[in-house]
Amino acid sequence: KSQETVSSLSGAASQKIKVSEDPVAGFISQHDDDFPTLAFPSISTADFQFNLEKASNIIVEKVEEFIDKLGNARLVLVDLTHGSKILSSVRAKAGEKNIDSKRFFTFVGDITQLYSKGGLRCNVIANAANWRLKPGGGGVNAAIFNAGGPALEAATTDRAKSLLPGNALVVPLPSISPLYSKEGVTHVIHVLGPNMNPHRPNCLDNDYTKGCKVLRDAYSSLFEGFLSIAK
Ligand code: AR6
Repeated sequence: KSQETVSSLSGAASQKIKVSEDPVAGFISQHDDDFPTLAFPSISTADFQFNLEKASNIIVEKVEEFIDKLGNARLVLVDLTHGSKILSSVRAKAGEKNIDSKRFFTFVGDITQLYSKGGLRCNVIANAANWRLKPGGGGVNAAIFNAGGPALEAATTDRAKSLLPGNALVVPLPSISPLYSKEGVTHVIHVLGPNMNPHRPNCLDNDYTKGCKVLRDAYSSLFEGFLSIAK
């Protein structure tokens, strides 16, 4: 049984805090939806053409590595469609490893509309960025820069002009950004993954020894960036 109670914050950031009465514990506990939550897309597996099987192994491996450091925080892998191969592969592998499904789960939806369209509160979202940290280029990068508006672009440029493969950049979102006011996103973490697409910069030419290392580094940087905010 869950009820909405206090509205403690003011202005655009105002969010109702949900509490649920836990009949077993017998006290009022915080609702799951108020825990720090990182929504992230599968880095490198669409435009950058990274092998899905290898990517899903790395996602599960990295989630497993970080999950005990999360406390109450949650990780959510997001993709646009129910037919998403990366979501089903990761779900199956996470299930085999008995990863706690309250702290890590998959979700179908547009990462820029998780709260307004999907009812899922995620205070942090990750972007599969390009090395120039610029809008456009299609995919999730175009969607996030569109939704974040000029405020996201300015806040990003303030922090860095470029990113190396395997690295992540945490950008606090100004409250004037629609992503903040409509979706409750307080931070965007840009991540640059390995590229296997010959038509994009820094193509690794199918070198999966290097590619897997870079993808592992990318998820480590992403999850460490999230932990630095969540704590
Ligand atoms: N919401 C959730 N997931 C999405 C969305 C969305 N709005 N859009 C795409 N995905 P991609 P990459 C999923 O291609 O492979 C850009 O041009 C998608 O189905 O966005 O790392 C950048 O500028 C897939 O599972 O990223 C870079 O140059 C995942 O997000 C380049 O693409 C990543 O797909 C990066 O390529």
